[in-house]
Amino acid sequence: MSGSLLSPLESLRDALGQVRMPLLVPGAEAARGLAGGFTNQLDDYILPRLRDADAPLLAVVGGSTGSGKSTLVNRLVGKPVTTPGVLRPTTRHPVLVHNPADTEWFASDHILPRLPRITGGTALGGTDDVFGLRLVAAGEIPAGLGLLDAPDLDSVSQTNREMAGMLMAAADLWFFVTTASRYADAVPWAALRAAVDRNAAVVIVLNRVPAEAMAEVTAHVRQMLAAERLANAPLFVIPESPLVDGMLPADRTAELQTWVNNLVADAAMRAAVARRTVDGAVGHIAADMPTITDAVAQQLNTAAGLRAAADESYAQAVADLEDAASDGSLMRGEVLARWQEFVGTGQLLKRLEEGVGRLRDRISAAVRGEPAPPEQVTEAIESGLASLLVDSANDAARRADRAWSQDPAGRALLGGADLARASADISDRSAALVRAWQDDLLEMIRTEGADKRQTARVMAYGLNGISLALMVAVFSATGGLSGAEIGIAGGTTVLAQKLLEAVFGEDGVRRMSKAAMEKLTVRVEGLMNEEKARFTSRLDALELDPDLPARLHAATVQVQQARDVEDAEALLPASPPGPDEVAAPRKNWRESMRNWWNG
Ligand SMILES: Nc1nc2c(ncn2[C@@H]2O[C@H](COP(=O)(O)OP(=O)(O)OP(=O)(O)O)[C@@H](O)[C@H]2O)c(=O)[nH]1
Ligand SMILES: [Mg+2]
Repeated sequence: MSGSLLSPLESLRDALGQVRMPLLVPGAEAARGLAGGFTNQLDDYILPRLRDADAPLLAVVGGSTGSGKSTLVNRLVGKPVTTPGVLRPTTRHPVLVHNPADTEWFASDHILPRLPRITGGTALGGTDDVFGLRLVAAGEIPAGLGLLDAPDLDSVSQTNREMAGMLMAAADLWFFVTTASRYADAVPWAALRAAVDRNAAVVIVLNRVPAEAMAEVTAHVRQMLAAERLANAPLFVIPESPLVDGMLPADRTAELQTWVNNLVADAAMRAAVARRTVDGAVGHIAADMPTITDAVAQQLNTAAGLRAAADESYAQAVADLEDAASDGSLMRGEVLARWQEFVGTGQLLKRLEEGVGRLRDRISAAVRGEPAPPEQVTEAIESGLASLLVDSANDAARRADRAWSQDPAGRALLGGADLARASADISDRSAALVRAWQDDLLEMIRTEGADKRQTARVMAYGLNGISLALMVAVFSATGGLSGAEIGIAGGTTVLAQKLLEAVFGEDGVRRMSKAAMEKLTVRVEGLMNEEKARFTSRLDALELDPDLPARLHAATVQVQQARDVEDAEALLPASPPGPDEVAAPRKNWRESMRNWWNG
């Protein structure tokens, strides 16, 4: 067996090991099962086999319960090594009989690493409920072959069925044992079909056939085998006979025994049988890899869709703020009233440049109410802005939650958590954000007004007055105001603008307004990102690897290419030789085997 398949298969194994598929997407569970099964098969059988082509063959004796598997194994070994029984199922854990020379191979975790070895005691007598593989070394069996007496495939016991599947996946060769009375049973045939699908080497043993039914039953079984693409599989028929001291008489299995002995004696043929089964298993895996790769890609698509829904919901929250700032809605109601009271006191107006005088007259005439310090306006803006942020965060949470709840994967990811409202402390955090932004503004004013002349003006208007004017300039617009409000708000905007221009000049004001809005936007984005993380952190925690589909695909392509090379190197046998060929003289054995396989 060439080593060229080994490295691509190791890459494929690594990539399969990364497959988790945590998102609830249709088909994910099936694909996950497939990936797990392939991983096990690579670990348990294919990779160890490729790493050591000369290792002993593992032949699994499987089939219907009570079909005489244990009795047959005892016959092939030549002495009782495993327990036949009347009660079904008798064989609860697999018994692996091998030559003492092969103990190291079978006892190590080269094969079936997931099955603990049961050592000590005896395979004979008593039932123990230990889950594991019983190893029996017997000098009677030739080196180079392990015969594994499997639990029945159609067992009432789930553990037995799982175990049987595991063993089948690890077998180089399997003896499918059925009886004249049981051969039509569906379950063992389903297992056999799985083996055929994997292109595994299969030998059929039709056991306990009464002499009078021999012709009819044999013909029928051959028909069934042909229908299962097993027309070429070797078929050994064992006539019914009484047992002698619990043992099947040797002459009943002479043909099968010769076949086994010839195979074991021929290292090249052993390797060919193993290679055929490995190739079948690898082909099966490669053919199904796109299902896994697609399912993994689907996980990434679903995660991206959920993330986009959260992104969109919270981008809208940031857009809400920008809208509110540009349509003037933050300058309405309470804020507008306070601002008018403030400018109406004359505190501000009397400091303004001459050119604004007419404007002042107009505003003074329109303004009613008590004089107000700038702090009151600032507070009104603060609470207006903070409650806008709370509302936006709540709206975004509702949108994201709805989008996620409509998707089964999103719903599962929410896991019953109610994220339809913003975080409990959103009000505090919004208020803190606004305060931090006001600090930004003060800092900006100090920096901008750092030269002496400007500092004097800033002092004259008061730092709070200037920063208030800056907020008003940022939030004033006429877009969303009613006719009556436009005149007033428009006027007040101009007033704030003029005040700022008197200190910082036109360019300075433009720059500062823009920078002030940018700073606010950045802070709001930060807040909304924190809120969004309640959703997206659930996706992050999945740690989906965006490169995995590409890695799986590349590994599959490499495996296919390596298989093509191997195919060209050697003609793979379609099936081991049948009993007629086995009866041929020893020197013709290999030739007959090749003819049979290649013909
Ligand atoms: N007369 C006769 N009895 C047989 C023959 N083969 C098996 N038996 C009996 O049939 C019963 C079942 O045989 P086992 O060898 O235990 O069958 P098994 O396939 O290992 O059964 P499980 O391990 O339960 O799946 C036992 O009582 C055997 O003694 C045979 O060729 N002739
Ligand atoms: Mg048994």
